[in-house]
Amino acid sequence: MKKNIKVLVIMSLILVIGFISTGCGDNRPVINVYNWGDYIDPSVIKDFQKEFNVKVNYNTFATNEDMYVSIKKGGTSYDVAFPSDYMIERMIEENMLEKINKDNVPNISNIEDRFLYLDFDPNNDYSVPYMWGTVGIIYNKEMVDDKVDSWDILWNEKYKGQILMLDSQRDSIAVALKKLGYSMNSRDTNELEQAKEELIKQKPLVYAYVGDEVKDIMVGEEAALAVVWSGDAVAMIRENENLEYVIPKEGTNLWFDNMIIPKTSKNKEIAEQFINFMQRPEIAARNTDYVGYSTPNYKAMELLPEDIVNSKVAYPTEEEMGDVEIFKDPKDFLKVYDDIWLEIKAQR
Ligand code: N2P
Repeated sequence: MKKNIKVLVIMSLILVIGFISTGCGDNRPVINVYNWGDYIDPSVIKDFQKEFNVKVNYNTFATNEDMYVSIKKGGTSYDVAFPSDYMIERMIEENMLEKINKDNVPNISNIEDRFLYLDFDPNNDYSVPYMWGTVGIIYNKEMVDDKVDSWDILWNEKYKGQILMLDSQRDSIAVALKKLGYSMNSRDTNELEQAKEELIKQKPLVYAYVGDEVKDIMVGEEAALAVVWSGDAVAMIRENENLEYVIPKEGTNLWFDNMIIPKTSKNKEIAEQFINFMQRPEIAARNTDYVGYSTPNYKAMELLPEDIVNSKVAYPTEEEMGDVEIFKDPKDFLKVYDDIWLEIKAQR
């Protein structure tokens, strides 16, 4: 009898432990979503989980390069990720992406045509637009008394220790290339060498190379000038009206972040449902309102407040954007870009 009780106790213990370790009997399917930091309204994830009875395991990254390495290594089997244009081009080339069944993503019809069929994914076989924007300079009008209309200002000794650069290799090298009047897709060793020298020369003036922290630093007026993505500028200007965003006259980068399904996905159907959900007008509008970035979804635009829709920072006309370039995958030049970045980061 005593022995029986012992067996019973042990068996129930095993059951309880099993229950706890599988998440309290949670046997919902799981999808692993990999997005940029500060790039979604968290309530959207909750709503998706509830409506589709799935669990979203949500992770974030800070740069396309970080995202690429994690997906390539394959530690986590991601189901949805949000790379930019040039990285999508590379992932398609390296056969890392699943084809998306558009019948399962009918909300792609809410996307404005100018965000579809772009060179990096000509038929949108592999990606569905999420957000877009430009790169520019945000500055504090109380702290900067020079005219801000050129990348040059980021090399002005007067602002030593008050300049923030993006901790992103493509973006920072692009700034230096544009300052020099070159293409940000340069494949010319001599031009790239000059860009590297510019960034090395600038380094003593730079307070820090930053990611999402840029918002707290600029809103808190701890720096005067920063290179930023337009959506972050929108979010910062909302918090501090001394801040202004400018697209320099030498031209800038126009970028697109799209949703993709990596080959590692074990739940392609739910991944497609998630992508489709993200482009429901009311969901896209909620994300846009929350993060400050620009939506390609014209039906979401109809739901957004006037101040967002009319924002020149978020929705510049072609003329206001000026001379823009879209990043291309550097292909055989990737190592040159990587090496430049390593050398700049190593400088003191
Ligand atoms: C959001 C990052 C936006 C990504 N924190 C720009 N491509």
